[in-house]
Parts: sequence; C-alpha cells; structure tokens
Amino acid sequence: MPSFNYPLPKFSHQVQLNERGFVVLGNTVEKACVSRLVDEVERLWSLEGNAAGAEFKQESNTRRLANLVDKSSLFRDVVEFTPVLSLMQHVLGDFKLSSLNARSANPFALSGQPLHCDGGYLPDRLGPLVANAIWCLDDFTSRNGSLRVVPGSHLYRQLPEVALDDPTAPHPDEIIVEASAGSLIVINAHLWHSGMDNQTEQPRRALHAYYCRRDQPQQQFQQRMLSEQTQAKATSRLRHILALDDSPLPAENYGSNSVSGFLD
Ligand SMILES: O=C(O)CCC(=O)C(=O)O
Repeated sequence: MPSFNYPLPKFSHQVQLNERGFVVLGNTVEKACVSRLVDEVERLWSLEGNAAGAEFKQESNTRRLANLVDKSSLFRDVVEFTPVLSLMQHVLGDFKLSSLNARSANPFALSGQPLHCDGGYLPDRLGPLVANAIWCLDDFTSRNGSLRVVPGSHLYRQLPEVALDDPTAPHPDEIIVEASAGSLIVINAHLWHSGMDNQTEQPRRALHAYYCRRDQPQQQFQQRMLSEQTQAKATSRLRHILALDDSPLPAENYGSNSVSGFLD
C-alpha cells in the first residue's frame, strides 16, 4: 500500500487552522474550472430531480448532491487538489475522503442551519477526526447564505447543541465568512459552524470535500458507492485518498451506504 506525503502548507495557514479552526484560500480555483463545476452540478440537479442528495440526505430550502466522486472526473480532480490535501494532512495526519457532496442555499430561503460540528463528532485523544474543504462556486457574501463560524470553538470539546440554549440563534462570537467564487474555506470540522439564510435572488452553491482520519468510518463508504468503472479508472493516489484498498472498518462493513450523523 503506497503512502503519500503532500507538501507542507504555508505556516500562516497552519497557524490559522490551529488557532481559529479555519482558513480561507482566496481565489484559488481558476474561473474556467469553477464554471465547469457549476455546469456539472446544475446538470446533475436537473438529471436527478427530486432524488438529488438522497444517497446521503436531503435538506429543506436547499438542493443537495451526494456521492459526487462517482459522477464525473471533474469531481475526482476536486478530491485530489493538492493544496487541500496538504491542509488535511496538517489537521488529520493520515486521512482519507469521507464524502464529496454539493449544497446550494435556495434563493430567498430559510436555508440557515444550527451551529454544529460535522458528523456530531468531538475530537478524541488522538486529535481531530474530521475536516472539510468548502469550495465556493458562487461568491459567499453576508446576505446569500454564507458560512458562519465561531473562531476557536474547535478547541471547546463541546457540541453546540449541548453547550447552547439555541444553536440556531446568532452567537456573540460568530463571524460570517465572505469569500469570492473560486475560494476554498478549509475548516477543522469540530469548529462550530453553519450555513445561513439566503436573502438574495440567486442560489449560493458550494462543494463540500469532507475528509476523515484514516481510522474513522467514511460518511459515504467509497468501496460500496463507487461503480466498478470509477474504481477501475482511479490512479494509485486516488485509490489511496478514497481508501479503495483498505480493509473496511466495522461501521463501513455493516453500516448502510452512509454513516449517519448531523450534517457534513
Ligand atoms: O454550505 C455551507 O455553507 C455549510 C453547510 C454545512 O455546514 C453542512 O451542511 O454541514
């Protein structure tokens, strides 16, 4: 089994992830690539209709897609994007993909979520279990359903639904992350965060490239969810990222297609 090492991320990015629990890589993805990704998610939303997102979960006032690695080579490039892999290695050590999903906050919609940690997980004695790279396919603004985060909350070792009377309410320490299309927002996914209401007439679309520590179950068990054709085409580096040659963990082996948990 080959092992892969990715270049070290910038020191300032490491510090932001360690201390604040997130970092924004502004204008990182080329415009042409963002536009191809937008076309592809829109094509899939049209094709899948009411079933869109059902392999994992559907959410009111949003459109979601799941299991994207199986659906286009463009998405296989997304999960292999080296600047993200470097940051994942920094947060998680040895890691694998947990899932690749899309989420669009509908125009003029109550798409806001409660503050949460992805999967409802707290870190364990070895450290963080999960991290997420949010690919901004549209500008994230203060009004269109951007992401709110509570900086430093990845270190609280408490879930917001336990610590707060009302995790849907504004938090005194929250900030709204604004970023242009083509930016990546990378979070330690134990950070308290949530999508917000979209008060504009345009959708706010994003990809969630969600990774977990290698000893943790994938949210979407790639060995079961990817077609034989997709698996056959994967390079050895991609096979490693998707954990296609690992022995399944008990939760992956006996679970359903997806590990349940609160939001991704
Ligand atoms: O799409 C977003 O801005 C964040 C969504 C989120 O945190 C989730 O669905 O778990």
